[in-house]
Amino acid sequence: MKNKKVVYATMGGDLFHRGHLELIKKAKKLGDFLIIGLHPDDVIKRYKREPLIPFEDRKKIIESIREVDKVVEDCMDLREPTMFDNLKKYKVSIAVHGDDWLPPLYKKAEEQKLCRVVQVECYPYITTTKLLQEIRRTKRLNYLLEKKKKLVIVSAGDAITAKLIEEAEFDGIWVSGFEASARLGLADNGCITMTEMLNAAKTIVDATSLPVLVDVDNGYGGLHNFIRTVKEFEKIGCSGICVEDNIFPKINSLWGGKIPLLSMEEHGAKIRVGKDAQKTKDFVIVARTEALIRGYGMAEAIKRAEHYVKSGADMVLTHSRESTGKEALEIPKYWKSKIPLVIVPTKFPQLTNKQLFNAGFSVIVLANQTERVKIKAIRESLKIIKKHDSVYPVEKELSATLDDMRDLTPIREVEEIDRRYGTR
Ligand code: SPV
Ligand code: MG
Repeated sequence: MKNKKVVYATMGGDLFHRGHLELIKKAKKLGDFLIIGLHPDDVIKRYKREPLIPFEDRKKIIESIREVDKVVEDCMDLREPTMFDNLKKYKVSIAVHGDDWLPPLYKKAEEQKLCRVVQVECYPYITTTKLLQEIRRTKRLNYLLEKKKKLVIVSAGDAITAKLIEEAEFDGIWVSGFEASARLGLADNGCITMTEMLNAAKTIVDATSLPVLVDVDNGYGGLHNFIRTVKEFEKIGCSGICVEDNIFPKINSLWGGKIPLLSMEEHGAKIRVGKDAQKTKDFVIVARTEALIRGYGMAEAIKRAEHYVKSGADMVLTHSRESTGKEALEIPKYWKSKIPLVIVPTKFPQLTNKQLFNAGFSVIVLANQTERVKIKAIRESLKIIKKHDSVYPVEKELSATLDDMRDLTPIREVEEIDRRYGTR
């Protein structure tokens, strides 16, 4: 290393890809001894997520690259050895980073005159995060359920909410008929069209890599309508749909008394025709019965659910609104099938997810909480603005920052494309 111009680059190197390789090649050209500061597992976990490939394996892969002379542990400034320790120890002349952004640590290193910082052009459009997103996109609801056994799915009606749900590491997204109708100024009584639900679902599918389960009410009509429903929702990349045994026009399950339901046989036929219409084996059809909701009792609810399983349903939702939660907790006791049970605990929020899972449910759908917290927050913020005749208190205490909002859009990609194509 003596008399050599030492170049230093840091990376996680998890899921090694061409972007890493190009950075290494460009870095080596800037000097004659290249050190890679590789982030250990605990460090990656703190700034990103659990690494897929353990440190020792990542180190072996990177050490085998011709241009790399040495791989050392680099813990940024989270613990020792810090990046600064390494820059000093190895008498680094140049620290290299991609030109997509520059971490503050690099700026500090330059300010402290530890070395020069050079940014090299990134290999376009590839990062570990993007690769992972692509991989996760292919992971379907049933795949995830098989792997994790218990899923919590949360409602989103817009890209921001969907991204927040992904950020908070929930398992999937529910596109709610009630929410989507309310957003369009409609009651949840079957006035929303399939196309409107399809558009709502498209936004969510595009915004996240989580599986998306869509509430398609009663499938928008008879068997032929349902065939079209299955085809359309599958085509746009939804992981599944949930279809209920309501007749048309429906009313929302959380209100109203005993009303007639579609016959068990007709709803069963809908499930059968739907399963036959889907193109991929992974598309999930959740059969939902409103028998408990409409006062037909547990025996009828279970009879219907079992019939829907025989008809090919991948999961069953026996909806309940009894507010102590006792009725819901009874459902799995009568359940003999291996087909997973889904529950929507809107009316019994006092039950924890753990209680519901322990009772025997596999999938919990939190169907409208994200929308309801928004309503309350907006209403309270407006009151404050009115009272103070100024947005300042809301801006200071209640608002997300502008940066936060901007970061929930694909602004990095937009800037990258602008830079690459000289648009700005
Ligand atoms: C929805 O979210 O539209 C549902 C669930 O169907 S519930 O409103 O609880 O019936
Ligand atoms: Mg609904």
